[in-house]
Amino acid sequence: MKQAEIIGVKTSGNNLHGYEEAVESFDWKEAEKAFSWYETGKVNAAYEAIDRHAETERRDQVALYYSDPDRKEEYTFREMRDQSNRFGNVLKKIGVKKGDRVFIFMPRTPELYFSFLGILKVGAIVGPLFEAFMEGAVRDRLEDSEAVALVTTPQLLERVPVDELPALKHIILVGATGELTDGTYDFEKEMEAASPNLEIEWMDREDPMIIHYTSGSTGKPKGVLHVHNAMIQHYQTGRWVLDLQEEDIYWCTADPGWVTGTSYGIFAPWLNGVTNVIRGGRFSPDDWYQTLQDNRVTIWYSAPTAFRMLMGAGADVAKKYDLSHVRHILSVGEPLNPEVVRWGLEAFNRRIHDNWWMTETGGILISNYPQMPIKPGSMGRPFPGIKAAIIDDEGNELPPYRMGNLAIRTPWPSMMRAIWKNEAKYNEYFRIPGWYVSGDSAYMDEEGYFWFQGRIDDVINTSGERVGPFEVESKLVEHPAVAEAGVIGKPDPVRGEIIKAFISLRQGYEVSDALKEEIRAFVKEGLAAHAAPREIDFKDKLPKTRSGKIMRRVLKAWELDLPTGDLSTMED
Ligand code: 6R9
Repeated sequence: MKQAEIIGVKTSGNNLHGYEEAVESFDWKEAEKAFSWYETGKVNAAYEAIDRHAETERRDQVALYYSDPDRKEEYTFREMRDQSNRFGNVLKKIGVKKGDRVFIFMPRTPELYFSFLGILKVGAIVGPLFEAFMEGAVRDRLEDSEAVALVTTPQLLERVPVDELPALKHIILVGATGELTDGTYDFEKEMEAASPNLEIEWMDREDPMIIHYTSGSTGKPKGVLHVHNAMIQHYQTGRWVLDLQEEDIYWCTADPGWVTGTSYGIFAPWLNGVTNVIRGGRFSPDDWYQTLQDNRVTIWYSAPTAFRMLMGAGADVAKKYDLSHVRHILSVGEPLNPEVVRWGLEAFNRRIHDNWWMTETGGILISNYPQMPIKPGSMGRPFPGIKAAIIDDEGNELPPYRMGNLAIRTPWPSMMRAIWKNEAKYNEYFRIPGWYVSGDSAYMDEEGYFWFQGRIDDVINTSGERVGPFEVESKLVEHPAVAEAGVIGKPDPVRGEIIKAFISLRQGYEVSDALKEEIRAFVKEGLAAHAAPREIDFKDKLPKTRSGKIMRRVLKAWELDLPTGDLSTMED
């Protein structure tokens, strides 16, 4: 085994809380005492994130710096409290109750954040949807969750098949124009009429808070359900891994449609009373550096694909901007290449701290702590209070350097509590008693650092976004020319993986570039742009098992020139 490269400990961190010492002393029971509900027994994550600060002298501190190419606004904790209270009252007026699912399908704007917090304040379950979703993706999620209300814009409403969603009774339109139909409300007007004082719905710690839909290798996207109790983990990992201090200015680049954009784009910063930067609009290296510079960002949480794109633009671009205030940089979502860590040292004179977790885990579980030597390419070590291990399929813990299932000892505060209406799926994660089996394979070195190897299932990770091959295949076969489709992730230097589809055509259709484009556009418009295959190969026949399952493993082997392995289950 080659000796891993080590990048030494940073000494300038504010949190003088060494890793080893924390592992010794950390106790979740003590960690819970950070919140008032430790005494009252009742909680509301939105209260702890916003109102709690609005009741102290920090009320006039900026909670949100928002900008996009057309808007530039800022809101203090007090203003965030008032705006989210107003939205809570809007929901109460239309009859939304505790436990109802209320979805948000919006671009990143301040209204998204007011709505998100207001939904939690009335005890409803918030369901954030990524704004790039197209009709099929939107329908699947609203249908499965039986959402009763949706906050959206007139443009995005065109992608919501309202007539096919009987449970969906209320649509609240941000930027509404013209006549409103029954059950449709004008966000701005309703907010203006609503009181900024709200009776918050006090919740039990185990009451549901948020549903994030995420992809598996089979079936439709599944609704991962988290409860208010998750905030303990958001707060503590925010404090110790993100190193959030009250005077920090923090920017998490993730969209709230993905779990990073809520756990670490909403909860962790505000629970820690930190000023949060939200940048709308599209990615460009100059825009991002400008955002870091203009907001004087001190802590920056992003993803490998973004770092690779910045790297592609060259260290010279970074050098044009004053980034000296950036104190701490973090990455999540896909493997962080050692090369990118080295580039970070050059471009920012900072280490990029990788960390690992999943939609299902709700919060960071493995990380490169600020006070920890970094081994580029490793995800780091378990958060204090978390036990991670590499286990075999029988649940035996494997020794260092043996590859196996990356598993976590159950439970932890932000662990998912259900897959919406799918107990069987939920139980699969916990099939080995005492463990949560992540679906990732990894190994551990003798110092307890974890090294990611891959997904055990076929889930694709493109630009840090999890895409289920089945979802893409299902959309592909809806196209009239497509008989069968098999979809894999193909390694890509910038995006981690790209989506590649193998397609067999129906009788009467001819292979052509125009057809390729048409099929790609079909997925883009029906599902989402990021789910559309960047490459398509036409095949006469796809490799299948005798039971008719497309063998993605064989497709992958073809693509990458690897041995195809055991073909005994393949049909003739
Ligand atoms: C937070 C988030 C989870 C999957 C996970 C794994 C991959 C996440 C990683 C990583 C290598 C890291 N992943 N962090 N792979 N190194 N540091 O991304 O959640 O969208 O559910 O994706 O992402 O495969 O299982 P989610």
